[in-house]
Amino acid sequence: MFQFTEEQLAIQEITQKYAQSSIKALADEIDKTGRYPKENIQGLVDIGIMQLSIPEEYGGTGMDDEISKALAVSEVAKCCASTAEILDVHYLSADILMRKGTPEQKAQYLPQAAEGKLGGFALTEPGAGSDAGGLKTRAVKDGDDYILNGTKCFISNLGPEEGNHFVVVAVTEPGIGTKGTTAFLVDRSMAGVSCGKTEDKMGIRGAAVSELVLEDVRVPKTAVLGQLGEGFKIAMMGLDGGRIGIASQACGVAFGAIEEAVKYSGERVQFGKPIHANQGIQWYLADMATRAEAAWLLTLKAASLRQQGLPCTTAAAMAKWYAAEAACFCCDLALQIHGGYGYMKDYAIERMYRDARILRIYEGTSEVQKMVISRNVIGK
Ligand code: COS
Repeated sequence: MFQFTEEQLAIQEITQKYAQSSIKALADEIDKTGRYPKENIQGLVDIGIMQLSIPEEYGGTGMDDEISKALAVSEVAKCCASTAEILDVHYLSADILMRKGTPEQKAQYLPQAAEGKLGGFALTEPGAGSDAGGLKTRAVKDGDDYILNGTKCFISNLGPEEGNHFVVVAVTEPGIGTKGTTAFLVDRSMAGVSCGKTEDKMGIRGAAVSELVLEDVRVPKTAVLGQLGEGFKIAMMGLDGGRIGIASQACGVAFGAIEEAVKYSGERVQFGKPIHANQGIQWYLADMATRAEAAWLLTLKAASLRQQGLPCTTAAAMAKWYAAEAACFCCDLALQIHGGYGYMKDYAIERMYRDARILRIYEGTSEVQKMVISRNVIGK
């Protein structure tokens, strides 16, 4: 059993209080309008959560702790999966910067991230989704600079209003596969950087996802993150943390769906008694609670391994896969418990069901997680 520290419990409590009192009330409106929830992001800055992992010297809270991040993301996700997604990707981007950034890169971008200016992670391209090594975006050396050209797609934390800086993975040496890729730190304000199509999505409608268009973007060689040729490995290392974040988000969604199901099934009377007096509903709730708990334990295990600097790729993939499936399972049964009302937009579960569906796809599909897990099981 995990014993949380006093600091971790305090992070959970402060996030829970803010999410339940403020974020939850906006979730429906944000879903309907698809707008950027800027007051939620500012509120998370005000309570020190947006900048949780960033060192104090850069204006952050100074708690670079994977378990605290998991607690914060899951508490937000119980109330609003869109806001949790923004928070998670912001953590992913800051994590790469903290691990791989030069002192100058950190001094420039971490204070901005700590203020809530959103960071993003640009790996995916139209032809490079699950096969993330198949990138086409090029970075060509030109004197002391690189010139970047290409289009990244499905980029979170990029929208008409939001998105400040991005970790962009591009090909610096074609023809040698993943070893020919390099990560760059790209500023939204650089000439040639633009936000292309913003997607009209089924769920998490408050978390913008857009194309990042790079047209002859000149970046100095000081914009390289880590070493030349290390881009794919940096992306995978970042995704180890990102997947723990999505697992945390999924656990929050699952716990939130259970809360809605418990509330509704206690209030809804049919055949002269609340519907949760029926064994059928009780067994649904037992299935949901057990899967959510198993997902949470896998997530905490992965977070704990990463925190200790131990290999966590397989544990992160297991947590992400299992938690995403558990969240969809819980939302589906919670909607079923609501009956016809669950299909209507008057009830939060209708939004939660749509929000949950992306969890099995982004930051590596469930099938990609199984590739990662099975390679480890087989010992490849
Ligand atoms: N940490 C550090 N390095 C890693 C790593 C990790 N978690 N995973 C792989 N690497 C390294 C490997 O060790 C290998 O390096 P060497 O050649 O020096 O041994 C290199 O990266 C290439 O790895 P691999 O051969 O496993 O790459 P594949 O092309 O087979 O791809 C998968 C592996 C499918 C796992 C990867 O492409 C993937 O995760 N795809 C999904 C991408 C994704 O999640 N996209 C969502 C983006 S955010 S919405």
